[in-house]
Amino acid sequence: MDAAPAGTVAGQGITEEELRLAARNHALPLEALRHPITPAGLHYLLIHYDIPDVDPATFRLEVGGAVERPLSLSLTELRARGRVAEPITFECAGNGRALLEPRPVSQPWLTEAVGTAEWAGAALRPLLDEAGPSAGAIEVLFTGLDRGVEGGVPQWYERSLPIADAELGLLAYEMNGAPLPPQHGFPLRLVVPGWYGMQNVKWLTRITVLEEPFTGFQNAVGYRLYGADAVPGEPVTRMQPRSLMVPPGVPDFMTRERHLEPAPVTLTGRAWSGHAQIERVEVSTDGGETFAAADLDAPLGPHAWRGWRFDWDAPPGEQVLRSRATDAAGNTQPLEPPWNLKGYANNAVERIQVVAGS
Ligand SMILES: Nc1nc2c(c(=O)[nH]1)N[C@H]1C(S)=C(S)[C@@H](COP(=O)(O)O)O[C@H]1N2
Ligand SMILES: [Mo]
Repeated sequence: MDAAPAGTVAGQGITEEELRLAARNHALPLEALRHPITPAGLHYLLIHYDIPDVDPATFRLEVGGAVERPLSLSLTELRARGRVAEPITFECAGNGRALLEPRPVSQPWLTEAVGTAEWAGAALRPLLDEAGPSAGAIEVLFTGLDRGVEGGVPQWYERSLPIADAELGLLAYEMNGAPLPPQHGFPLRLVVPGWYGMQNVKWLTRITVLEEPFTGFQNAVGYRLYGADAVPGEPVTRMQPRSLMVPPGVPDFMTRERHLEPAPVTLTGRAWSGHAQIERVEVSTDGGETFAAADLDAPLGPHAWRGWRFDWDAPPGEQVLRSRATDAAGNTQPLEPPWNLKGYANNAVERIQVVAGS
């Protein structure tokens, strides 16, 4: 094989730098897939720089740029604008990265950088309407209070979004009925249904309406699908479909291989897509040779994952279980990982190693 592209490694375990990132940014423990709404402390976490310490008493949200009437709002003023609450699932765009070969060197996620919280706050659309975007407005930029250096570029964490998508956003000040925890963006964050997590800017302090495409780091350099030639390609936007299973039985401490009885068991899990509702989940109990349809639970909401269940009579011995989601727009999960240089949007079908009996 040719040498691994710069920024990737082949056939090696993770580095100390990646371990440091992984220790800060935890995934969803897979058994927590049992909860339709992820308890706040079990929701996955991704923080590029440091968690800022924000004083809610002096905090303000500024809305400006190409608008007729710039706004400056305290948290109290924002809360007075009405509260909408919705269960919303989002997933880190780098989910699945550590399963690629060669492996992009970054936060080494396996499959479980996902969560569903009930996010509540002010709808963004009325606020934008009140500010009055100019006729030439095309994008909305969201800026956080956290600062760092990435790819050699000093920056505030900020991401821009086409105005039509921005209008679907929620300015959340609550997670699961309580104020946002510091690590999830206290006191205010953006949540955009359907998009990968990077768009959900935490510690949100400024909204800027733009008449030109934003060329800042997180849109132009980060969160792009690159080939091995290191040329930035398509932007990363909406979540590709994915299904995950609640691991059955009990784990081996080190390998996480699952141990269960050779007996009937109901496999359960959750599936989501940022493009359309989940229409089908199929389960394979023979390593992926054959798939059969699982039963779907009633939807939790238009922008939340969907539960599924599948009855299986576990035969004695070792098996590989897989689950595959398809959405109503016809998007389905690939069996093999789609590779790109930064390891985004790897929604390949999961593999769970189980052994029934001793
Ligand atoms: N200000 C700010 N917002 C941010 C980030 C960040 O580092 N800083 N990380 C983004 C990324 S990459 C993801 S996947 C989600 C994670 O949100 P969570 O930690 O609440 O799960 O937040 C996004 N919003
Ligand atoms: Mo992310």
